[in-house]
Amino acid sequence: EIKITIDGTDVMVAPGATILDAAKKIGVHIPTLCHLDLHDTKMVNQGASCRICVVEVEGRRNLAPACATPVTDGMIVNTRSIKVLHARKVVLELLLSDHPKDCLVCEKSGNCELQDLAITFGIRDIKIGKDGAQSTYRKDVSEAIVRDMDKCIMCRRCETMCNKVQAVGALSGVNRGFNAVVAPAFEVDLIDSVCTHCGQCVAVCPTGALCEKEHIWSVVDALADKDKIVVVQTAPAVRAALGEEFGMEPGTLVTGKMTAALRRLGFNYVFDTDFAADATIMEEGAELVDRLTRFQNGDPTVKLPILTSCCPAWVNFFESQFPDLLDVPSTAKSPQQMFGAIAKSYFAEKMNIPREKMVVVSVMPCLAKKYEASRPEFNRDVDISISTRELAHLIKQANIDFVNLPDEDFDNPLGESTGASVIFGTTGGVIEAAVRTAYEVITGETLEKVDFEELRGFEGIRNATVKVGNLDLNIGIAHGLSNAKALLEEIRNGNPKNFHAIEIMACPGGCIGGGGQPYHHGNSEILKKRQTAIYNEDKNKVLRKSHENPFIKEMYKDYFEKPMSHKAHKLLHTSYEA
Ligand code: HC1
Ligand code: SF4
Repeated sequence: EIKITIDGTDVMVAPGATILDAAKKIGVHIPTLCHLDLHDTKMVNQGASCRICVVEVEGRRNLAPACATPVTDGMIVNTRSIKVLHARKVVLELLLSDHPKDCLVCEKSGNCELQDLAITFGIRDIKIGKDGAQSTYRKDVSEAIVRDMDKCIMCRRCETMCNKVQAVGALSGVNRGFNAVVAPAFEVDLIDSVCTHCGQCVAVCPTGALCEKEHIWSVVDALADKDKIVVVQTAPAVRAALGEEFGMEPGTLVTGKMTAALRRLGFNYVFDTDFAADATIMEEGAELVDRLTRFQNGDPTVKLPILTSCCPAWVNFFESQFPDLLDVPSTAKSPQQMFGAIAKSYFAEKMNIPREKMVVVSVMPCLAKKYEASRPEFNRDVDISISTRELAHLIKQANIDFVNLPDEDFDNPLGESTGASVIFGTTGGVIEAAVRTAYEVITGETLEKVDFEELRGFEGIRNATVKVGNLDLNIGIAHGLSNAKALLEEIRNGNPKNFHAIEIMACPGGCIGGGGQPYHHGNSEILKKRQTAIYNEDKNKVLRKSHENPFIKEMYKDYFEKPMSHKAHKLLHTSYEA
């Protein structure tokens, strides 16, 4: 170990550690902008480009960036000398000199790391380049993301995220000097690039350069329209994070308060995406059982492993990067889209609501869901998709005292769900839910122990073998698209590990870490707390297997007949396109 002194305090660190690492160890906060280290993922952005983290090192003439300077034995560091503070202020003034001054109306306002620093440093005047022209760039607006490069500070976090963690390669630095931007190849718009709309670049962008495409006011308009019946569905991961927007501890479950808030906002029916997640298990589970049976009967055309298909960024990814494997994923629609289809067929018919009168709003932890809802094959079954953050805005606008709301229940029938559907919100959950049902279908026995600890965790790629009767079911799990890519390449090369089923979620952590969730500002502990909350919700549910959901049973009895029926195929399944 190496000893260094920071602001008069000695600290021992391992060789290779940076000054920033050492400072963290003793609770000395050094401000950073470009630096981001999302532990347990491949997200380490060490650009050392913003220079906000400079510190004074005794014996050196120049200030050193703390994020990129390795410690040496006996080093004496000052993180708050006058020289340091002046340098940081100049860095900020330079950044702000080429930055729009529209903080009041910027979507990231309140969540912007540049704004936070300007506040901390008491910047009251931007002296440099005061009247000079600011470089401008066209806005790029997709279904999911707004790219405003005028607000880019070239920290390159998005580039690291998109290339290293997501292996998508949609964003990289182009041009030089004032014209430098981070953009897709040939500076095409995101929608024309290989972007999957996962939104992870938005999740790590420190400023308003990358934001989500908002739809709050479309929801307000729909709620105000007396001719419309407005139905809302909430994704599993939203309840484990929404509370953060109201100052509650990360990992606080707010299912009941969220439901109460949605009712007060004026939605006619407060339903749950989880209901549709149970339906997804019915369909995907049946597909898995069907493929396994055919496999055991020696059918040479059967495709194994089956891949989950509920994550829309993952669907976009395999459609563009694995066009030769389009017949491998499950054809089950995602729960969001199953919900839309069920609401506008089964439920609408049951309640006698004409399709054109119904507006389906989804609240999702995800930006790719906005894109998914717009895919033409889904026929706008989901009219509007908003994020967890947007729901928080709606609740605040409506002056609802969220923290003190009572717990309320979802409406029925599309609000009833099981623990199996709740765990969809975390990596490993979809496949665990599928196993709970497949086990009982295949063996005809009751599954006593529903917790499959071997499928849980935070490792980027995991695998486990689960005994289902006399079958050893080999399961793979990946979260983060670079991990997904590695698994998919194995499948392309002949599936050497003999996987039968693979779950893939595009975002690190699964939906709990989605691009539409409250900003975690690089704190991966927050993701873990949300994951724990999801498993707790599952544990506290009376019913924990999708096929036990009484309203799912009723729906199949009255409407779909059975999973993979003709009607189910028509409404609950989809196909993929390269
Ligand atoms: Fe997800 Fe899903 S779990 S994709 O992560 O299958 O977004 O939460 O809603 O559709 O149910 C997201 C979450 C979500 C779908 C479900
Ligand atoms: Fe890359 Fe995802 Fe951002 Fe698209 S949304 S640019 S895929 S990180």
